[in-house]
Amino acid sequence: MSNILTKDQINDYKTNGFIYPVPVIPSIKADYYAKKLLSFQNQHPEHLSGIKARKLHLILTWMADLISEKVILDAVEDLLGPNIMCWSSTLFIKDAENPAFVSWHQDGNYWGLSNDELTTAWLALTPSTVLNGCMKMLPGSHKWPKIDHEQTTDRDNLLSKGQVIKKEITDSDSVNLCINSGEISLHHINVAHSSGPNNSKSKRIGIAIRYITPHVRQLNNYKDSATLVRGTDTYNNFEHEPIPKYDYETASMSFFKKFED
Ligand SMILES: O=C(O)CCC(=O)C(=O)O
Repeated sequence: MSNILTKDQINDYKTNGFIYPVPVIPSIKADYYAKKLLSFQNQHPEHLSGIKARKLHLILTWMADLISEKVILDAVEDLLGPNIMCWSSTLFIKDAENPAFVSWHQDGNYWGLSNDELTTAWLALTPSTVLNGCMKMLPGSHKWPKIDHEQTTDRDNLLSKGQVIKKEITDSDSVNLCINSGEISLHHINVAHSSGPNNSKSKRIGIAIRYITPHVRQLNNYKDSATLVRGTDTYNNFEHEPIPKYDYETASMSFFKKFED
């Protein structure tokens, strides 16, 4: 029996590769997290993009709380089963009236993971709309055979390597994932998705929390790490990450620094 997703939602996820919206926290709590994030942004602007914005749950207690929000994990459990690790918590912030965008890509193409037991819970800390550049997804594209991507160099592309899928994509075939603050969308590791610029007068803030099962392995040649957030891990494919007891705890900081270079 599922926790919170309906049978139809689980079937939609299997058929389309995504579902939305799933309310997970009250909007007042989303505002609390947004304020924490913006005050962190003022102090540490260097941590707002790229590799330095991928695992803040290692050093900030409120981010560690956020990745373990009960209802998010209930929804993820409905898709991945009872044993869940958080692999990353990537910030996707688009400033007001800003050209930053995300090119069409499939996450699974370049993450080096052994299978598709990963789902992304994209949590909106502000409403995510067509005007401010919400995510767009192509239904059923998670079932496509493997498609090459190429690297591009547009400075406004929020993806680290500017990855673009090498396939003609008709934008009008895609679905706009408009969600409110406190809601998530859930997407499959191989679904094709993108997002446009923020043409609104306020920030669009989202956190893409990637959850895996302990069964997944990193095939690239390094020992990857993840935080066990529910259940047990009998595989030890990932080094277990420390959970910070207070912000910038020394043990967590030294673990975090491994990801800064
Ligand atoms: O936030 C966005 O606009 C894109 C996020 C994304 O590509 C992802 O979560 O995989």
